[in-house]
Amino acid sequence: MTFPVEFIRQLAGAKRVTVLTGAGVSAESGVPTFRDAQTGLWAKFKPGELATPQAFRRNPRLVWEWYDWRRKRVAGVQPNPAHLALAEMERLFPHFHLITQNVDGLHQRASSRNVIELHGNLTRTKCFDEGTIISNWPDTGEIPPKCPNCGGLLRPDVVWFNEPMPEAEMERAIEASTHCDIFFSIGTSAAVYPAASLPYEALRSGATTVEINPEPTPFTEDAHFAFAGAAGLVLPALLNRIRT
Ligand code: BV8
Repeated sequence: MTFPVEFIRQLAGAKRVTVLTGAGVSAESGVPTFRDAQTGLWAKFKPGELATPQAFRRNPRLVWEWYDWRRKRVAGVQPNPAHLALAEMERLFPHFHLITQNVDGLHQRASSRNVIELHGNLTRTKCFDEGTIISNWPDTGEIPPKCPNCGGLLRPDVVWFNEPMPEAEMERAIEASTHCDIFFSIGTSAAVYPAASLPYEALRSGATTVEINPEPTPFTEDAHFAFAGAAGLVLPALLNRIRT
């Protein structure tokens, strides 16, 4: 794979690099992308119909089981070359921020240290009523399990549609997107807000913007550089190029 000389020159001279990832980065680990996560029992639902507080209130068992299925799926896979390349990139640049929409925790398992999780993490569980993280609960066989403190329902610690974004993470993400030399948008359909506004914030702040995605997205036309390919192929090739 070849990269434009101008892109390599800018990357080699960059001090501050910010990356936004979406479900496409985990695709090569065998984790279905968000919009492909509807298989089997859940094939008849759209993610927006399951990943909402309303869906959980309406059918807590169905939503809990969908996340339990995804949790088990994620536990059984490994980070792929895209995750590993991003963990290496963190060590190459003086100021590197990794912002992810993904809830699978694979960036951390690939040893990325400074990960901003915009949409939470499905390996963490919290009380629907209190919002507190619950690590252990008695196995009463109830689905969803009940909060040991207040008896409320337990739920995954993710941000559902129509739920507010985590303030601290959002602030860090905006700061990292508006104060960087190069901004990468990798493996995201750039369709979910406010995460999808970050590439445009970076562009407006004067960063060089780069997209890596086998398919075009609403951001492709605006990116300074767009590489139509799988993250697990493009990122390792890019690292090989800048290492030499
Ligand atoms: C909020 C956690 C307000 C749960 C998720 C402005 C305009 C329009 C709409 C809105 C707006 N502001 C708010 C909204 C509403 C809504 C929204 O954006 N709706 C969309 C659908 C129109 N946003 C919200 O509700 C947000 N909250 O704004 O709060 C508020 C304020 C106060 C009080 C109350 C409310 C919350 C959004 C968070 C939703 N939670 N996830 C879970 O995961 O179960 S979002 C979900 O979508 C995942 O996090 C996922 O990551 C994310 C985005 O999807 P992608 O990651 O991009 O994945 P996708 O499958 O779409 O695409 C994969 C891409 O990878 C594709 O492009 C594909 O080509 C590519 N790919 C495939 N293989 C590869 C690859 N790329 C590289 N390599 C490969 N090998």
